[in-house]
Amino acid sequence: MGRPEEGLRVPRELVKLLSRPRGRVLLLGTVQPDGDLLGSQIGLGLALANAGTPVTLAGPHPVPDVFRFLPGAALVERWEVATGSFDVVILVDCPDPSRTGGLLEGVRGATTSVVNIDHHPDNKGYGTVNWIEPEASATGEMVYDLIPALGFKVTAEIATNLFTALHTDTGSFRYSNTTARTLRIAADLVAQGARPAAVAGALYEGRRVEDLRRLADLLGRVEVSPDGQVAWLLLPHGSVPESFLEAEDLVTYPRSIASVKAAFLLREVGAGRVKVSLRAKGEVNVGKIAAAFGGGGHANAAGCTILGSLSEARDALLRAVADALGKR
Ligand SMILES: [Mn+2]
Repeated sequence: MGRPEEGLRVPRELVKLLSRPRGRVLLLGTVQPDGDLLGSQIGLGLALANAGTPVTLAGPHPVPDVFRFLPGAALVERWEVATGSFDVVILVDCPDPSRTGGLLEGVRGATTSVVNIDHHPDNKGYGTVNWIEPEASATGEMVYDLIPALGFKVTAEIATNLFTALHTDTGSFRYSNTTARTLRIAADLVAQGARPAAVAGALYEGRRVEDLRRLADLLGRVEVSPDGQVAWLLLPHGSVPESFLEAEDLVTYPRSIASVKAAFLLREVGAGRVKVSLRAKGEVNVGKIAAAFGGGGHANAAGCTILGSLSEARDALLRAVADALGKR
Protein backbone atom coordinates (compact mmCIF):
# COMPACT_ATOMS: atom_id res chain seq x y z
CA MET A 1 0.00 0.00 0.00
CA GLY A 2 1.29 3.45 -0.90
CA ARG A 3 1.07 6.70 0.96
CA PRO A 4 -2.31 8.42 0.98
CA GLU A 5 -2.35 10.57 -2.15
CA GLU A 6 -3.79 13.77 -0.67
CA GLY A 7 -0.78 14.68 1.48
CA LEU A 8 -0.31 18.00 3.25
CA ARG A 9 1.84 20.64 1.62
CA VAL A 10 5.02 20.85 3.65
CA PRO A 11 6.41 24.43 3.54
CA ARG A 12 9.52 24.60 1.37
CA GLU A 13 11.52 26.56 3.97
CA LEU A 14 10.83 23.77 6.47
CA VAL A 15 12.18 21.15 4.07
CA LYS A 16 15.25 23.33 3.47
CA LEU A 17 15.86 23.81 7.17
CA LEU A 18 15.34 20.22 8.34
CA SER A 19 16.64 18.01 5.53
CA ARG A 20 20.24 18.82 6.49
CA PRO A 21 20.12 20.81 9.72
CA ARG A 22 23.34 22.50 10.76
CA GLY A 23 24.54 22.78 14.34
CA ARG A 24 22.85 21.60 17.50
CA VAL A 25 19.27 20.38 17.05
CA LEU A 26 16.74 20.12 19.89
CA LEU A 27 13.23 18.66 19.82
CA LEU A 28 11.55 20.38 22.73
CA GLY A 29 8.40 19.19 24.54
CA THR A 30 5.98 20.84 26.94
CA VAL A 31 4.44 20.38 30.35
CA GLN A 32 2.07 17.40 30.53
CA PRO A 33 3.12 15.88 27.20
CA ASP A 34 0.41 13.73 25.60
CA GLY A 35 0.59 10.88 23.11
CA ASP A 36 0.49 13.18 20.09
CA LEU A 37 3.28 15.40 21.36
CA LEU A 38 5.53 12.52 22.41
CA GLY A 39 4.82 10.39 19.33
CA SER A 40 5.55 13.38 17.06
CA GLN A 41 8.63 14.48 19.02
CA ILE A 42 10.19 11.02 19.23
CA GLY A 43 9.10 9.97 15.72
CA LEU A 44 10.66 13.04 14.10
CA GLY A 45 13.68 12.84 16.39
CA LEU A 46 14.37 9.22 15.39
CA ALA A 47 13.97 10.09 11.70
CA LEU A 48 16.54 12.89 11.98
CA ALA A 49 18.91 10.73 14.04
CA ASN A 50 18.64 7.81 11.60
CA ALA A 51 19.54 10.22 8.78
CA GLY A 52 22.74 11.18 10.58
CA THR A 53 21.73 14.35 12.43
CA PRO A 54 22.55 14.20 16.14
CA VAL A 55 19.49 15.40 18.08
CA THR A 56 18.58 16.13 21.68
CA LEU A 57 15.06 15.41 22.93
CA ALA A 58 13.93 17.16 26.10
CA GLY A 59 10.96 18.61 27.95
CA PRO A 60 10.04 20.19 31.28
CA HIS A 61 8.08 17.14 32.50
CA PRO A 62 9.12 13.47 32.46
CA VAL A 63 7.56 11.04 29.99
CA PRO A 64 4.42 9.70 31.74
CA ASP A 65 4.64 6.00 32.64
CA VAL A 66 1.82 5.16 30.22
CA PHE A 67 3.95 6.37 27.27
CA ARG A 68 7.21 4.69 28.27
CA PHE A 69 6.46 1.86 25.80
CA LEU A 70 7.11 4.24 22.88
CA PRO A 71 10.33 3.18 21.11
CA GLY A 72 12.82 5.92 21.91
CA ALA A 73 10.96 7.25 24.97
CA ALA A 74 14.13 6.82 27.02
CA LEU A 75 15.84 9.42 24.80
CA VAL A 76 13.59 12.20 26.14
CA GLU A 77 15.44 14.10 28.86
CA ARG A 78 13.66 15.94 31.61
CA TRP A 79 15.07 19.45 32.06
CA GLU A 80 14.29 21.80 34.91
CA VAL A 81 16.33 24.55 33.28
CA ALA A 82 17.92 24.95 29.86
CA THR A 83 21.68 24.86 29.61
CA GLY A 84 22.93 26.67 26.53
CA SER A 85 21.43 27.54 23.19
CA PHE A 86 20.68 25.37 20.16
CA ASP A 87 20.86 26.23 16.47
CA VAL A 88 17.57 24.56 15.59
CA VAL A 89 14.73 24.04 18.07
CA ILE A 90 11.74 22.03 16.88
CA LEU A 91 8.43 22.18 18.74
CA VAL A 92 5.59 19.84 17.84
CA ASP A 93 1.97 20.01 19.04
CA CYS A 94 2.79 23.10 21.12
CA PRO A 95 0.36 26.01 20.59
CA ASP A 96 1.95 28.35 23.12
CA PRO A 97 5.66 28.60 24.01
CA SER A 98 4.78 29.22 27.68
CA ARG A 99 3.99 25.48 27.76
CA THR A 100 7.72 24.74 27.55
CA GLY A 101 8.02 25.96 31.14
CA GLY A 102 10.59 28.61 30.23
CA LEU A 103 12.83 26.17 28.33
CA LEU A 104 12.32 27.77 24.91
CA GLU A 105 13.60 31.13 26.18
CA GLY A 106 16.58 29.29 27.67
CA VAL A 107 17.64 27.55 24.45
CA ARG A 108 16.74 30.34 21.99
CA GLY A 109 19.81 32.28 20.94
CA ALA A 110 20.02 35.27 18.59
CA THR A 111 20.38 33.05 15.50
CA THR A 112 18.30 30.06 16.60
CA SER A 113 15.76 28.76 14.09
CA VAL A 114 12.58 27.85 15.95
CA VAL A 115 10.37 25.40 14.07
CA ASN A 116 6.70 25.34 15.11
CA ILE A 117 4.76 22.33 13.77
CA ASP A 118 1.22 22.09 15.13
CA HIS A 119 -2.46 21.43 14.48
CA HIS A 120 -3.98 23.63 17.22
CA PRO A 121 -6.15 26.35 15.64
CA ASP A 122 -5.08 28.82 18.35
CA ASN A 123 -1.33 28.35 17.79
CA LYS A 124 0.46 31.59 18.55
CA GLY A 125 2.82 31.46 15.56
CA TYR A 126 5.92 31.94 17.72
CA GLY A 127 8.36 30.15 15.39
CA THR A 128 10.91 31.32 12.88
CA VAL A 129 9.11 28.83 10.64
CA ASN A 130 5.48 28.06 11.42
CA TRP A 131 3.57 25.16 9.90
CA ILE A 132 0.04 25.02 11.29
CA GLU A 133 -2.61 22.64 9.94
CA PRO A 134 -5.83 22.83 12.02
CA GLU A 135 -7.41 20.23 9.72
CA ALA A 136 -4.93 17.55 10.77
CA SER A 137 -6.35 15.20 13.40
CA ALA A 138 -2.98 15.07 15.14
CA THR A 139 0.43 16.67 14.76
CA GLY A 140 1.51 13.09 14.05
CA GLU A 141 -0.32 13.33 10.70
CA MET A 142 1.89 16.30 9.79
CA VAL A 143 5.09 14.52 10.83
CA TYR A 144 3.94 11.57 8.72
CA ASP A 145 4.06 13.84 5.64
CA LEU A 146 7.15 15.70 6.77
CA ILE A 147 9.47 12.68 7.13
CA PRO A 148 9.32 11.55 3.46
CA ALA A 149 9.37 15.20 2.32
CA LEU A 150 12.76 15.45 4.03
CA GLY A 151 13.91 12.31 2.26
CA PHE A 152 13.93 10.25 5.48
CA LYS A 153 12.62 6.74 6.05
CA VAL A 154 9.82 5.62 8.38
CA THR A 155 11.04 2.67 10.45
CA ALA A 156 8.81 0.41 12.56
CA GLU A 157 9.86 2.41 15.64
CA ILE A 158 8.85 5.69 13.98
CA ALA A 159 5.60 4.14 12.70
CA THR A 160 4.71 3.08 16.28
CA ASN A 161 5.29 6.62 17.57
CA LEU A 162 3.19 8.25 14.84
CA PHE A 163 0.44 5.63 15.11
CA THR A 164 0.23 6.36 18.86
CA ALA A 165 0.03 10.10 18.11
CA LEU A 166 -3.00 9.53 15.83
CA HIS A 167 -4.52 6.95 18.16
CA THR A 168 -4.51 9.18 21.24
CA ASP A 169 -5.57 12.47 19.59
CA THR A 170 -8.54 10.80 17.87
CA GLY A 171 -9.71 8.91 20.98
CA SER A 172 -8.78 5.60 19.35
CA PHE A 173 -10.17 6.79 15.99
CA ARG A 174 -13.57 7.60 17.50
CA TYR A 175 -13.70 11.42 17.58
CA SER A 176 -15.00 13.71 14.84
CA ASN A 177 -11.45 14.65 13.81
CA THR A 178 -10.99 11.12 12.43
CA THR A 179 -11.03 11.38 8.64
CA ALA A 180 -10.52 8.97 5.77
CA ARG A 181 -7.02 10.40 5.53
CA THR A 182 -6.38 9.69 9.24
CA LEU A 183 -7.34 6.07 8.73
CA ARG A 184 -5.31 5.72 5.52
CA ILE A 185 -2.27 7.07 7.34
CA ALA A 186 -2.92 4.70 10.25
CA ALA A 187 -3.18 1.79 7.82
CA ASP A 188 0.08 2.79 6.16
CA LEU A 189 1.80 3.07 9.56
CA VAL A 190 0.60 -0.45 10.41
CA ALA A 191 2.00 -1.64 7.07
CA GLN A 192 5.29 -0.04 8.15
CA GLY A 193 5.42 -1.90 11.43
CA ALA A 194 3.11 -0.26 14.00
CA ARG A 195 1.12 -2.88 15.92
CA PRO A 196 -2.36 -1.60 16.87
CA ALA A 197 -3.02 -4.27 19.49
CA ALA A 198 0.32 -3.62 21.18
CA VAL A 199 -0.30 0.14 21.24
CA ALA A 200 -3.85 -0.22 22.57
CA GLY A 201 -2.67 -2.77 25.13
CA ALA A 202 0.05 -0.45 26.40
CA LEU A 203 -2.33 2.52 26.55
CA TYR A 204 -5.45 0.93 27.99
CA GLU A 205 -4.63 -2.42 29.53
CA GLY A 206 -1.80 -1.55 31.87
CA ARG A 207 -3.96 -0.82 34.92
CA ARG A 208 -3.14 -2.05 38.40
CA VAL A 209 -6.06 -3.44 40.41
CA GLU A 210 -6.04 -0.40 42.70
CA ASP A 211 -6.30 1.88 39.63
CA LEU A 212 -9.45 0.08 38.51
CA ARG A 213 -10.98 0.46 42.00
CA ARG A 214 -10.04 4.14 42.03
CA LEU A 215 -11.69 4.57 38.63
CA ALA A 216 -14.86 2.92 39.92
CA ASP A 217 -14.93 5.33 42.86
CA LEU A 218 -14.44 8.36 40.59
CA LEU A 219 -17.14 7.26 38.13
CA GLY A 220 -19.55 7.18 41.07
CA ARG A 221 -18.78 10.85 41.63
CA VAL A 222 -19.59 12.13 38.13
CA GLU A 223 -22.26 14.84 38.35
CA VAL A 224 -24.82 15.74 35.69
CA SER A 225 -26.82 18.96 35.19
CA PRO A 226 -30.63 18.71 35.67
CA ASP A 227 -31.17 18.90 31.89
CA GLY A 228 -28.57 16.18 31.31
CA GLN A 229 -26.54 18.28 28.86
CA VAL A 230 -23.48 18.94 31.01
CA ALA A 231 -21.51 16.48 33.13
CA TRP A 232 -18.41 16.96 35.22
CA LEU A 233 -16.09 15.52 37.80
CA LEU A 234 -14.43 17.48 40.61
CA LEU A 235 -11.02 16.42 41.90
CA PRO A 236 -9.98 18.10 45.18
CA HIS A 237 -6.29 18.85 45.62
CA GLY A 238 -4.16 15.74 46.09
CA SER A 239 -7.11 13.33 45.79
CA VAL A 240 -5.74 11.44 42.77
CA PRO A 241 -2.09 10.58 41.95
CA GLU A 242 -0.52 12.28 38.93
CA SER A 243 0.37 8.98 37.23
CA PHE A 244 -3.28 7.90 37.41
CA LEU A 245 -4.42 11.14 35.74
CA GLU A 246 -1.82 10.71 33.00
CA ALA A 247 -2.97 7.17 32.25
CA GLU A 248 -6.73 7.74 32.48
CA ASP A 249 -8.42 10.23 30.19
CA LEU A 250 -10.98 10.84 32.94
CA VAL A 251 -12.98 13.53 31.14
CA THR A 252 -14.07 10.99 28.53
CA TYR A 253 -16.40 9.36 31.10
CA PRO A 254 -18.73 12.33 31.75
CA ARG A 255 -18.54 12.94 27.98
CA SER A 256 -19.73 9.38 27.31
CA ILE A 257 -23.26 10.04 28.62
CA ALA A 258 -25.70 10.15 25.69
CA SER A 259 -27.43 13.42 26.57
CA VAL A 260 -24.20 15.28 27.37
CA LYS A 261 -23.10 18.08 25.03
CA ALA A 262 -20.20 19.39 27.13
CA ALA A 263 -18.14 17.70 29.81
CA PHE A 264 -15.40 18.89 32.08
CA LEU A 265 -12.87 17.68 34.57
CA LEU A 266 -11.98 20.16 37.30
CA ARG A 267 -8.78 19.51 39.17
CA GLU A 268 -7.66 21.61 42.10
CA VAL A 269 -3.89 21.97 41.72
CA GLY A 270 -3.06 24.28 44.62
CA ALA A 271 -4.33 27.22 46.56
CA GLY A 272 -7.15 28.70 44.50
CA ARG A 273 -6.08 27.21 41.17
CA VAL A 274 -8.23 24.79 39.19
CA LYS A 275 -7.06 23.06 36.01
CA VAL A 276 -9.87 22.35 33.59
CA SER A 277 -10.19 19.83 30.75
CA LEU A 278 -13.18 20.42 28.50
CA ARG A 279 -14.76 18.11 25.95
CA ALA A 280 -17.69 18.48 23.57
CA LYS A 281 -19.41 16.58 20.79
CA GLY A 282 -19.87 19.29 18.16
CA GLU A 283 -22.68 21.55 19.44
CA VAL A 284 -20.61 23.52 21.92
CA ASN A 285 -17.20 24.96 20.99
CA VAL A 286 -15.21 24.34 24.16
CA GLY A 287 -12.09 25.84 22.55
CA LYS A 288 -13.86 29.24 22.68
CA ILE A 289 -14.97 28.68 26.27
CA ALA A 290 -11.43 27.75 27.32
CA ALA A 291 -10.07 30.82 25.49
CA ALA A 292 -12.45 33.04 27.48
CA PHE A 293 -10.72 31.73 30.61
CA GLY A 294 -7.23 32.32 29.19
CA GLY A 295 -6.73 28.79 27.85
CA GLY A 296 -7.38 27.27 24.45
CA GLY A 297 -7.55 24.18 22.31
CA HIS A 298 -9.78 22.56 19.75
CA ALA A 299 -13.56 22.89 19.30
CA ASN A 300 -14.17 19.52 20.97
CA ALA A 301 -11.17 19.32 23.32
CA ALA A 302 -9.67 22.22 25.22
CA GLY A 303 -8.22 23.28 28.54
CA CYS A 304 -7.67 26.24 30.82
CA THR A 305 -6.81 27.21 34.38
CA ILE A 306 -9.35 29.08 36.52
CA LEU A 307 -8.47 30.98 39.68
CA GLY A 308 -10.93 30.20 42.46
CA SER A 309 -12.35 27.27 44.37
CA LEU A 310 -13.57 24.08 42.70
CA SER A 311 -17.20 25.08 43.11
CA GLU A 312 -16.56 28.61 41.81
CA ALA A 313 -14.82 27.20 38.75
CA ARG A 314 -17.66 24.74 38.17
CA ASP A 315 -20.29 27.49 38.41
CA ALA A 316 -18.36 29.72 36.00
CA LEU A 317 -18.10 26.90 33.47
CA LEU A 318 -21.76 25.96 33.82
CA ARG A 319 -22.66 29.58 33.04
CA ALA A 320 -20.32 29.61 30.03
CA VAL A 321 -21.77 26.38 28.65
CA ALA A 322 -25.34 27.63 29.21
CA ASP A 323 -24.41 30.77 27.23
CA ALA A 324 -22.90 28.65 24.46
CA LEU A 325 -26.08 26.56 24.31
CA GLY A 326 -28.18 29.74 24.18
CA LYS A 327 -29.89 28.96 27.46
CA ARG A 328 -29.50 32.28 29.22
MN1 LIG B 1 -2.34 17.11 19.21
